Amino acid sequence: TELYDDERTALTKEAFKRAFLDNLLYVQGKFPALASQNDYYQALAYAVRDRLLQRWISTAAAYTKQGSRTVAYFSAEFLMGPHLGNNLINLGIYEQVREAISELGLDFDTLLRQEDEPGLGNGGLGRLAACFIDSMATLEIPSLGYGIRYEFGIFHQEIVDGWQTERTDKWLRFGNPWEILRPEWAVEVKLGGHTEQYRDEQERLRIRWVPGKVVVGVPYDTPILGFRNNTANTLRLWKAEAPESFDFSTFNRGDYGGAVRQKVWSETLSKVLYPNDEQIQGKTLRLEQQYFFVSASLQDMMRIMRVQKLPLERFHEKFAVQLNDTHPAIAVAELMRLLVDDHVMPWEQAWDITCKTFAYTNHTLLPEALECWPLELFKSVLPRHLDLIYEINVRFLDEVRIRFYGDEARLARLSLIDEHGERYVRMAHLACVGSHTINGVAELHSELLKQDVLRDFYELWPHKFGNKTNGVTPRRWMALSNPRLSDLISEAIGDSWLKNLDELQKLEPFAQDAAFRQRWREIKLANKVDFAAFVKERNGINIDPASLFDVQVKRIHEYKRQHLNILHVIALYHRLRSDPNADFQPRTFIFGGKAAPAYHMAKLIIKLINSVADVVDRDPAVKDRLKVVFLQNFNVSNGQRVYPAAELSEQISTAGKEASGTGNMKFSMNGALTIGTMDGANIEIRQEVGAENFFLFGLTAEQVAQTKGRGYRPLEHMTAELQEVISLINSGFFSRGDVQMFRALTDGLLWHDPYLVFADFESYSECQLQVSQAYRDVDHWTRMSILNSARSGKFSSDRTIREYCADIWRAPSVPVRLLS
Ligand code: 26Q
Repeated sequence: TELYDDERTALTKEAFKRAFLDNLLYVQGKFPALASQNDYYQALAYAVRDRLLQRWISTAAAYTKQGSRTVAYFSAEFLMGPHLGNNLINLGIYEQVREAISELGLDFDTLLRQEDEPGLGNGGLGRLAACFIDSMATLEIPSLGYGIRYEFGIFHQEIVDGWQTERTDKWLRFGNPWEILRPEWAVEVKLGGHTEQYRDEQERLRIRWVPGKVVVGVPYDTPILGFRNNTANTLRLWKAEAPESFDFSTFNRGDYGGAVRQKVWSETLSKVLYPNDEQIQGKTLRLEQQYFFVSASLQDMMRIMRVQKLPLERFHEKFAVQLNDTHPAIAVAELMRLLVDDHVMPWEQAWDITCKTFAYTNHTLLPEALECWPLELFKSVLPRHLDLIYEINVRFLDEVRIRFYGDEARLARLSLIDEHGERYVRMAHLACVGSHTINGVAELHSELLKQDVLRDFYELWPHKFGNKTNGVTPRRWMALSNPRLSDLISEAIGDSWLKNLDELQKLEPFAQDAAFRQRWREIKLANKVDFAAFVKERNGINIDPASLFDVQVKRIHEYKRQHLNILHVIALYHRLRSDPNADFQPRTFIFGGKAAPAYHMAKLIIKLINSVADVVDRDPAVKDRLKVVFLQNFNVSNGQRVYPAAELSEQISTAGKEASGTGNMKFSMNGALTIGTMDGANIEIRQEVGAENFFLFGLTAEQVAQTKGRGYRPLEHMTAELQEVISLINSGFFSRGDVQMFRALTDGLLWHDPYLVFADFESYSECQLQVSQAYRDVDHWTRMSILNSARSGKFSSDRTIREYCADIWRAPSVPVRLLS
C-alpha cells in the first residue's frame, strides 16, 4: 500500500489535480502562468501514465509468475490514434479527470486535442491491429504487439487548390509521453552480405551469415490498458539505430564522415511508414523494414524464454504468433534461421515448431496487391533467407508432387518462387506454408480466398482455412467518441454492454418508445451540430445540421468507388438545375480519405470531389439543399468526430473487392444506416440488422465475376442521366473550362473499368432515392437507426478476439491482481 496507493497514483480528483500540477512543475519544468496548452497536455498525460504503470508492473508480475501462453501480434502497422482519452476511458476516470481539469480553469477538450496521434498505419489493417490489442487487454489475454516505431507515420494530407498534397507527419516533435525506452533489451539485426560454411568446435557443418551491415533494434514500449480491469499489456515498437561498435570500428576510425553515414543509414530503417502504393516492388528499404522488426521481435521472444528458463523446443507452446497480412511473413524463414543456424536444431524439429507457431491473416482479394519480391533484390537483403526459402520450397513441393501426381502446372502455381518471367519470392505462399491456420476477415472474403486467391492451398490443406470476421472496439468507437449516445444507452440498459456488446440487443424494445426515439434524435442532432462547427472551422463552409449527413470516409481507391458517389452527386446537381422546384431532401455529402501519393487516379478523384464541392457551394440555385465537403487529413481523431454525426454510411465497393471493411461497423454502431453492396462485412451487417434496415444495391460478387467473364462493356449501361453527368464533367464545367482535367477518369469509366461503376450506377441512384424517402419518415428512420445500433453487437473486436483465442491461439485469459 505504501509503495503505490499514495498521491502519486491515487485516482481521486484531488490527488489527480495535485499530480497534474506536480508534473507540470517537475517534469515539464513549467510554471502554470507560462505553460502552453501543449505543456498542460503533457502534464496531464504524465499524470495518467503514472496511474497506469502500477497496472503494467502488476501485469508483468502476473504473467511471469504464471508463465502464461502469450499472443504475439506481428504487424507492420498499428494505427493507434490518440492515447489520452482512451486511457482515461479504460481506467474509468474520464469524468473525474474532466472535472479536475476544468476546476483548474482549463479546457479539457482543448488539452485532449493537443495530442499528435500516432498514425503508424495506412488504414483498415493498421487500425484493426489497434482494436485487437485493445480487445486482448480487455479480455485479459497475455499479448505483445510487435511493430515498427516509425519516426514519420502516414503523411499529413492537405488540400491545395483541390489537389491532395502530402506533408511529413512529425508526430514525435513534442515527445511521446506514452512510450518507455528499453535500451537494455536492444538487439542486433543483420542485413545483406553473404553466407559461408564452416565447422564449429564440435566439427559440425554450419552456415555463417556474414552481413553487409548491422542495425540495432531498440524497443519502445507503450502500455495497452484493458477496459476496467487491471491488465496493461505491451505494444513493443522497434526503432533502428546504428550499432556503437560499427561507428568507431577500426575501419571507420578517423573516418567520421563514414561513421555518420553509417548512423544515418541505420536510422533510415525506421524513419517512415510506406503508404500502400503498388509501386513498391523495387523498394529495398521496405523489405529491410519488415525483416528488421520481425527479427528483433523473434529475438526478443527468445530472450523472454531464456529469462523464464524455458527451452526453445517449447517456443510454440509459449507463443502464438499472428501475421497481420504478409508484411511480417519473413518471420517463417527467420524463425527457421534462428532455430537451425543459431541454435543448431534439426530441420524437421525446427519446421514443426515454426508451423505450430504461426497463423496468417489475409486482408486482400486484389491479386495485384499480393506481396512479391524480385529474387535478386531479396537475395541482396536476405541471402541466407533465400536459401532457407529454397529448402522450405523443395520439401514443400515434394509433398505436393506426391499428393497431386503428375500435375506440373499445380507445382508452378504453388511454388514459393514465381518463375514466369522475372523471378519473385511470393510472400503469401511463404505465409501459407509456414502457418497452421489461414484466415480471411469476413465470411465472403474467406470464401473467395478458398475459391480464388489461395485456391491451390485450400485444395492442399482445407483444414487450415477459416474465417474471422473483423470487429472494432466499442470503447474508442462508442464510449470515447460518442459520449452522448453511450450515456443514453447506459441509462437505458446499464453499462455492461461496453464489455459485452451483444447486450446492445436490450435496446431493441426502445425503438418502439417515442420518448426514447426523441432523445436518440436529439443526440444525433447535437453530434451533427458539433460536426458542423468543426467543418466550419476547417473548411470555412456552413453545413446545415438539418440536412441528411451522408458520409464516405476511407482510403481513396477505385475499388471503393468514391467516384460512383460523386457521379451520383453530380446527377443530383443536374436534377436540381434542370428542375429547380423539384422535391428534394437536403443532403450534405461528406468525403474524407487519403490517396497513396503515386496513385494518380485516386488523386484525380479527390480533385473531382473538391471541384464539385466548389461549384455546388458557389451555386445559389442549389443552396441549402446540396452541399459537398471534403474533410482534410482523415485519420483516427477525425474519425472520432465524423462517425457519431453520420446518418448514412457509404459502403459501395465493387462486390468481391473489399475484404471486410471496418468503418462500416463504426457507423452502424453509432446509429448510421448503410447504403452498400453485398461486399465484405456489409453482408454480415445486413444479416444482423435486418434487410429492412439496410439499403442494398448493386451486383453481387458472383454477378460481377459473370459480367467480367462476358466482357464488361460500360456503354451498355449508359443512361440518359449518366450521359449528362459525364458530359458535364468533360465540358469543363467543374474545371473552369479545362476539358482535359478529368479525361483520364471519364475515359477509364467509359472504356475499361475493372470496378464496374456504370454497371451499378442506376441501382445506386435508385437506392439513394429510397434513402431520401425513408429519411422523411423521421420516426421510421429513427427506429431503423436504433436497430442498427442495437444489432451491431457481433462487430465488437472482443467477439473477433474470442474467436481467434478459441480457434487459433488457444490462449487462456490471465486475470491480473493489482500489486500493492
Ligand atoms: C504493402 C507492401 C508495401 C508497402 C505497403 C503495403 C501495404 C500496406 C498496407 C499493403 C496493404 C496495406 C493495407 C491494407 C488494408 O488496410 N487492408 C484492409 O484491411 C482491413 C482490415 O482487415 C479490411 O477491413 C479492409 O477491407 C482491407 O482493405
